[in-house]
Amino acid sequence: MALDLSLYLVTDSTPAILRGHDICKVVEEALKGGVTVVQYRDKKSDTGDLVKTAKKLHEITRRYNVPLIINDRVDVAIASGAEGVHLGQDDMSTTKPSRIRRHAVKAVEEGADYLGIGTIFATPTKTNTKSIIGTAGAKIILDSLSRLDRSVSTVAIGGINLSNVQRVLYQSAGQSGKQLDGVAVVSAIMAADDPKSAAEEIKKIMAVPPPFATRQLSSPRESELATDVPGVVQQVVTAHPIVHSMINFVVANFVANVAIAAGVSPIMSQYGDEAKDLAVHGGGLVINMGTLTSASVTEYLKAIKAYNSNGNPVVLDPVGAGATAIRRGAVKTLMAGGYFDLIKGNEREIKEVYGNTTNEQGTQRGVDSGPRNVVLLTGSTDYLSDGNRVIAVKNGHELLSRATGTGCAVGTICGAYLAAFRDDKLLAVLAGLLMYEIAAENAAAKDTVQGPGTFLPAFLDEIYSIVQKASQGEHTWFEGRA
Ligand code: 3NM
Ligand code: MG
Repeated sequence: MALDLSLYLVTDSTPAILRGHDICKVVEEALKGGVTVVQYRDKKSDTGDLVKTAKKLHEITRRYNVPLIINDRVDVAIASGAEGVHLGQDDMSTTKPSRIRRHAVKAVEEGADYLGIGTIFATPTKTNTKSIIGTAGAKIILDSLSRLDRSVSTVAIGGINLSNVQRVLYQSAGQSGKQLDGVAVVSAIMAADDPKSAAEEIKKIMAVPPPFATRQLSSPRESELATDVPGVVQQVVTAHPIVHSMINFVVANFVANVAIAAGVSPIMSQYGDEAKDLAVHGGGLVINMGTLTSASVTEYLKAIKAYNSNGNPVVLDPVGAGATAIRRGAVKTLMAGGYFDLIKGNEREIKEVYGNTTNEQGTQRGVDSGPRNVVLLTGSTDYLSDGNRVIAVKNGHELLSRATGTGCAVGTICGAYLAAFRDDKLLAVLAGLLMYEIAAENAAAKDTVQGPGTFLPAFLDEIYSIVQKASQGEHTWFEGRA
């Protein structure tokens, strides 16, 4: 029987999950809905009951031509005639590539047909997991498995459900192109009121890329990308996109003024439920956690969900990410809770974001992008990457670091550029950034500019001036500047 791992159902016999339903009925409904593997997982029942249930389940799975796998118990697998056994003894806690490969080689040599990758997201179904690795961890594991001599099939597990399965498949795909063969779920099907339609819906949505997936263009070389910038700026200012900023109150006024000068319509709303109505206009969302409160994360997650499900771009600006335990927790929750087209921050913030998601030190390679996020690391030189291309930008001016809000405004500008230019996320961010930093250089060069006080109004004027030129198709503002 060929192993189709695409929708792998793991059973659970605890009352919290089964809620009085009969396990065999639930599994049969799930099979009708299209699950491709069933694993009988029951850590509590005694051997007699295990064998009895396993035999019943096997009778059912055979009718649907789906393999039955028994968790942990070779004896029960043999007694019930099940097709396989899932051994967790070698569960290991690492996203370190060399260790992953060692363990994987061993498992495959010992006859494993597939490997489970988890725990992706924290889940009440299994609380004694060793580490929450996120989609970033899954990506590291897939990339290191892709370097093995033989191919190994994989399924991801942990907190996967209808609302995040597309993102899990999309974000975990490795640089190497290696993808998951499927996802394993417990509660999303076992605890569903209607397991058949739960399985059907998951299968259906898995087959299509998430709304925020973009087609990778022919991947122009980094050095050639800049030539497209003035055209992108023109396209954005002509489109006049909306950008919804859930931004900190210190900088909200300044950032709104930058947006208006840049030909963008700013909406400053902290109200997560409002995002449903705002997201339909095709604009971008910016999550800037500069003045986080106890209510913020819930509001952010609602808004992220609305924009993600419309395929509209979301920017994360994890202001002060590592500064407090609260902020570290917020970053973790946000990274697990949604997809970010762009993550923008300084070196410390970016380190915190990716340190959290990989759950282990030493696996980051400097300025690398996360799972399909574009990353913009700002500093005296800015680094920008989408995982395939890395660009260093040396534009801008020291005076930008002498006033508050100048960094936050970059997030908002990029949100607008990502919204109005969808072909290439890296190029969109590069264009917004260069427009902004060249305006800063122009402002700083003015005789009237003596310091931060005179710089800020001159900067707004220069943004406005570039936008006026760009809207008329004039590209000279850019020539020789980047
Ligand atoms: N194994 P749900 S997580 C059985 O990480 C299991 O190894 C995990 O349940 C691992 O789909 C998990 O309800 C439970 O989140 C997954
Ligand atoms: Mg396990």
